Amino acid sequence: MQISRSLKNIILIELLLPITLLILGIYHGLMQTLYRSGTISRLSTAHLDYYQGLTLHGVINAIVLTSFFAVAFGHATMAFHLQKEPNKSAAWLSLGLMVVGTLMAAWAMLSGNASVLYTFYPPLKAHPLFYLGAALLIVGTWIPLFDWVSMYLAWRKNNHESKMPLAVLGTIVNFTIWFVCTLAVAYEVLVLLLPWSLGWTKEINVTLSRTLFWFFGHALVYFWLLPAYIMYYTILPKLAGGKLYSDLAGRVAFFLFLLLSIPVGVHHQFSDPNIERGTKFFQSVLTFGVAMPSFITAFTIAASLEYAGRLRGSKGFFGWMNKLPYLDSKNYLFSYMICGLILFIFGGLTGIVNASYQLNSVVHNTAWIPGHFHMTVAGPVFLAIIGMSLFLYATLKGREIFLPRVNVIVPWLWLIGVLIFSTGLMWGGLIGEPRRTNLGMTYLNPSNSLYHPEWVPTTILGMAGGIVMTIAGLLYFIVFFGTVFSKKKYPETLEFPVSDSYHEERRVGLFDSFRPWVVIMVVVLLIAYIPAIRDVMKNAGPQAPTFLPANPTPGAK
Ligand code: HAS
Repeated sequence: MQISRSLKNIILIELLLPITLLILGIYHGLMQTLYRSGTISRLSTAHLDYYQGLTLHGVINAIVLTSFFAVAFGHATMAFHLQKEPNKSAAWLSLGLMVVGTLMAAWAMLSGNASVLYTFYPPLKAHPLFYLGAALLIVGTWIPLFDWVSMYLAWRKNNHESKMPLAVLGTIVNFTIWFVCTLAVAYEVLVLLLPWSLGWTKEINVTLSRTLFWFFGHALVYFWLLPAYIMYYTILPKLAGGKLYSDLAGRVAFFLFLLLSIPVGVHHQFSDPNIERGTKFFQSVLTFGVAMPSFITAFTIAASLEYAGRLRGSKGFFGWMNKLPYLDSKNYLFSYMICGLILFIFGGLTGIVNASYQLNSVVHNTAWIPGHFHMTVAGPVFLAIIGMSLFLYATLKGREIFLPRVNVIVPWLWLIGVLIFSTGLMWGGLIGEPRRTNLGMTYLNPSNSLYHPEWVPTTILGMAGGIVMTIAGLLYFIVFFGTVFSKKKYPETLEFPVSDSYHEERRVGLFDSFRPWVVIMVVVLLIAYIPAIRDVMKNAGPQAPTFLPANPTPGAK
């Protein structure tokens, strides 16, 4: 499909900007492993301190890259599947707000005024521009949803009998989840954090802030994941040489995410004493529920891949696994996606450990948690993002992939790196190694009285994995920017491989309409969150004074 220069430029900027920032994000990932393993025993390197680096790492990789990509991929998906371009003025406005917001937050972080990590829990306080920047970035991502919904409604008018394309359904579900969950964090930022950061209020309700953050925070992880799921359902079976086993299963999965992505945030707060047990138990049960759409996806995608393997002539029960195009440099997107899926098997299983109320008390705030989330957000999410960014850039600009054989190795190297890295973190977590700690200053410093030799092998393993991941990242940058700076070779177009369905499934009205699901979503949310908010208001405790990263004495100015 041909698209206008304006839309093309919007998408390209939304890909190029975060991939460029990712250089900084990946650098700080490596630095984390060096600090934590005791290879570096100091507070800062190159004028950036440990928590500043960790904040940059989390915000760039987990917030900026993911939200820019989701919007870019959403524009491309909606335009391609509905054969109509989004409103360009709205798309430019959205991009402008996101860029200005990112620049504000970047200034605050780089100048050392916002070392509050990506969760920005109070009473850690950041510069007002950090909060304002975050708010603008979020508002920028809201705008496309309203435009896409109107595109969909216009399409529906002329296509009464057709099923809504699965990729369109996934995109609108994802941004609806995002819109609803970000309302809470917008309230947290604009009503609680910003006035406090500006000095208009002196103290802050920490538990309420954390609860509002996690109302947003867990849904955030599905906002990261769903673009990858859209690719798994609508693109991957085609790349494998087969068909999607069930389109209906995809619809069920996306609608279940709509219901269950948000009302589970309290599973991040199992250790918060202010929230009562009944509320925690209920959200723990819902957390097992939100694993269901992923189990459905695991079986549907495995069946689609098995079908592809059999078409490629496989024999026996598991023979299909040997027939897939794992290292085909012309079909490199397959490699990016399959490596993400393999990582997600472990990422998902560790998530289920976290969700179990009692087991959570063993792993909470330990290195286990980053072990889990690097096999999710740095697994399927990250690999889908960087693979698709390269694919979209190359097709939209008619470029040939630079160093195609290196490109197809990148996801495998990344997979190996993450497996080593996360094993180190999870092993360490199980023997008490804390997360978010500059271990090299104390616990991993042999001359310190707090030295913990049992964390030496775990953090060294983490560092080894981090080095492999960094090498994969560097190779990716060479391929990506090599492609960007190469000469045009093909016509410029917006194309996606599109998977056919294995079964001719009839249209089921319930799975082709948003309305009933949105209503149930609101009801489940109210049931899950009214008690949680009631608990934090009732058991709020005294309001907290400021806690500045540079001076960790409560109330210090
Ligand atoms: Fe999580 C903490 C529970 C999924 C990210 N999670 C985090 C944090 C992050 C994160 C960033 O209940 C830390 C936040 C912080 O800074 O404090 N998580 C879960 C559960 C799931 C889950 C139950 N998490 C994710 C995803 C993330 C993510 C997805 C990012 C994208 N998580 C928790 C809990 C905590 C938590 C607690 C709080 C812990 C604490 O105490 O602080 C589920 O959604 C997982 C379901 C997934 C599956 C896997 C399905 C497998 C698939 C692959 C199939 C493979 C195929 C290939 C088909 C059931 C789909 C086969 C072919 C071959 C050839 C092999």
